[in-house]
Order: sequence, then C-alpha cells, then structure tokens
Amino acid sequence: MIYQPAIETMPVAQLRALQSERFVRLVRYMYEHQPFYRRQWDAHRIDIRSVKSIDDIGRFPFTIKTHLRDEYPFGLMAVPPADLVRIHASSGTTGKPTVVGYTRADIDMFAEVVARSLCCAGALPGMKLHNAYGYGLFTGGLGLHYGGERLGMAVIPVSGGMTDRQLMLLQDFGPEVISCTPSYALTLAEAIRERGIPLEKFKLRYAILGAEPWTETTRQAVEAGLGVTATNIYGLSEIVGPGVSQEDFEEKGGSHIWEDHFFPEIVHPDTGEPQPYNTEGILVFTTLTKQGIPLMRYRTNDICSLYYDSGSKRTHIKMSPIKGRSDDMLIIRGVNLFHTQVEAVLHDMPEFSANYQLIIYREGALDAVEVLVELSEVIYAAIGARLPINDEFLNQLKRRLEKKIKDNIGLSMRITLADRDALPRSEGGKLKRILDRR
Ligand code: DLL
Repeated sequence: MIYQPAIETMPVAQLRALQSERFVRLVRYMYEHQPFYRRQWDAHRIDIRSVKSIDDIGRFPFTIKTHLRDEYPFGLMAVPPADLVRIHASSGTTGKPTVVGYTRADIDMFAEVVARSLCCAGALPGMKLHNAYGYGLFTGGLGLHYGGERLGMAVIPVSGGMTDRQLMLLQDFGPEVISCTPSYALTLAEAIRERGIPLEKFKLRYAILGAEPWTETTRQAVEAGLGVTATNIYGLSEIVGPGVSQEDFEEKGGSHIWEDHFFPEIVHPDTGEPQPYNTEGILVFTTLTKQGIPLMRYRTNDICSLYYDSGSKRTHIKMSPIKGRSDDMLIIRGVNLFHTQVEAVLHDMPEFSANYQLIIYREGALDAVEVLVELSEVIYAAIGARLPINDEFLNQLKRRLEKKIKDNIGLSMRITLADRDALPRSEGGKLKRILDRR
C-alpha cells in the first residue's frame, strides 16, 4: 500500500515546484526566526529576496554539528520554548548532545513520514507493531511509535533489551511487524535459534531496521532468523528522527527520501561541491517544512549516493545504503575503510556469521586491522559445538576470507575466528563494531 499516493507518486517536475515554493518560504522564515542563520547569511551577503527556487540552495553555507553544539541547548530554535511540545537530543559520545525541539506541527509531520515509511516497509493498518527501538531522548522509540499509531497500527512499546521478555511478547501478542536496530534483530534471531523456538510460533512478516549501517549479510541473517522481509529505515535526530528515508519491501536496494519534507544533496567530502546522481559523497539535508528547528544544508557526514529509480512505484529520489560516517572512516595504510565493507565481504561466505568486530592496532609504525568473526551455524553443525583450533579446514577458511578481503578492499587483515558467542551482541541499541586499540 502507498500511504499518500498523491505525494509519493507526484511527478518529479511537480515535486520540484513544491520544493521551490517551500524553500522560498523557509528561507524567509529562517531569516526572521533564527538569529544564527541571519548572521551567517548576512556575513555571506545573501540577499534572501533574490531566492526564487530550490536551485538557489547552493548559495547557502552548510550547517554542521558544531553549530548545533555551539548554540546548545536552545539557541537554534526558531520558536519560543512555549511553542515546543517535545525535545529530543542525540546521544553524543563526547561533549554536549545536540538538541532538537518539535512544535505540534513538527510532531505531526514526523508521524506522517514514519507512517509513510511503515507502509513502504510492508506494514498495513490493523497490524501490530512490536517497537523495540529505545524510548527516551533517542528518536527511534517515539518516532516509530507515533508513526505506527498514525498508520492505524497497534503499537507495542517494548523498547530495547530484556530479550527473553521480547521473545515472549512476540509469541503471545503476535505482531506482524517489528522495528529495531539491525544488530538487535540479529540478537533476537540468535536467541530464537538458541532456544529452539520454531518460527511458526511467531506471526512476524516485516522488520524495519535502521539507526546504524548494515548490509545484505545482516539482511539475510535477519530474514532467515525471524522469518521476515527486512527493510532499511534511515534518519537522524537533527533532521527529525527515523523516517527521513525508507526502503520499499518489494523493491529493496535503495531508500526513498521523502523529498517533499527533506531536500537531499550529495557533496564532496573535501570541497563541498555538489555531486551528480550516482556519485558517492556526504549526504546533506535541508528541512523544507520544519518549524521548531529548521536546518539549512545540514551535513550528516553519512556517505551514500542519490539516484532516481524509474522502475519504482514511487517518484521520490532514492539513496543507496549508508556505507558509514565520514567521521568514522578509518584510513589504514592509505586505504579508506568502513566496517560495512568487511561485512559485505562476509556476505559471500556463508561459513561466517554476521557477528564480527574490527580491531585496529599498531604493527610497528603502521596501523593494522584484525577481523574477529564468528562462524555461522552451518559450520557449527558440521564440526560440532566447539572450535578446534588447528583444524586445517578452518585455516583454509581463514585464508579464503583473508584473500577475499585483500581482493575486495585492498588491505591485508588478520583474521581471528572468535569462539561461539564471544563477540558483543546488541542489547537493543546501536552496536559498536570497531575497537580502536591504537
Ligand atoms: O538513529 C534515528 C533513527 C532511529 C533512524 C531509528 C532509524 C531508526 P541519531 O541517533 O541521531 O538518529 O543517529 C543518526 O545514525 O546520521 C547515521 O549515521 C546513522 N543511521 C541512522 N539510520 C541509519 C541507517 C537515529 N538506516 C545517525 N543506515 C545517522 C545507516 C544510519 N546509518
């Protein structure tokens, strides 16, 4: 089902006209209500009266996370605190978090784009949504919650963690849809297998996974382990939360960005120059309809590319899966590395599981990478429960993975087979895949 067909299938030229109209209005609104932008644009001598369409967007400077931090907590808000109905904050690992305030209209828009996303993921009114995203300052829990209700689903606000209780509710309540991080979906799938619960005990059909990068390796494991069709939901609190983009459950591959609310650009990481479609770079968003804290050309630091898919049911532009964040990119012996690249290599080798971790360490003066990876159930079934260390077969397997990584990524990495269940699992939130020991 398409939730809002008139918008989601709007011809691109019409969509562009709508964006232009909204953009011109936005620029005036921001100039009047956000002193930060007035100062910044005055300094850049931007005459906002000369802004006529979305094509003028390139004249505006970027917004970066530091700007939000500098204005902590409420300096960037365009409305007085009394007009806000909710405040979220991103979990910054260092320093102050970034704070986002929502007016009633913002919450309404947030619910609308998440309802759209849920439908795009296969969910229908009347279904039940087991929402295992964390409730709290993080936008995942409440974001999916309001979107599910808007669509007409019964939302079960489980939040993350307490896996056994989740398994009980999944069986007893029989939700057709689950939302959680991909790493937590793996945890659930594994727990189901370990406890020997047959998939017939569940009614799950769709999983909506996001908040961290993931690849086809994880998709396969989650789809098989939970008996679902799994799709990608993307978003960030600065822009709204989840529901900025969503993958269609029948098309898969890329995710539609809801362009009537969020105008996307891809820019070059170093020069900031706009990049053509199908070229990788930094994803930048301008919020076209937000009231509480509209942002102009916000650099997400997420790496992906944009493209129009003429074979799609909807007209909105698609983004490729996020490869990683530019600030999380490792540079190892001159080679750029995201952990998702290693995950993608694992995809071609069913002998390995989707549980892996990268350890970055020093080897003399150079940086080096160790891949810790667990074997898949296929192998355990074949060799018995524990890992025999000197088995020639396992050494061969390691060498094959080593070569595949070298061929695909261009780096030699040390492969270590981790004992079963030795690697950290997600307990509900985002999982840390990289351990920097330098
Ligand atoms: O993670 C919002 C969200 C909640 C999205 C639930 C999807 C589902 P933040 O905590 O502000 O917001 O983190 C945003 O997480 O810039 C990306 O780096 C990463 N991220 C989010 N979704 C995806 C995804 C939420 N589907 C940051 N794939 C973003 C890859 C993702 N990375």
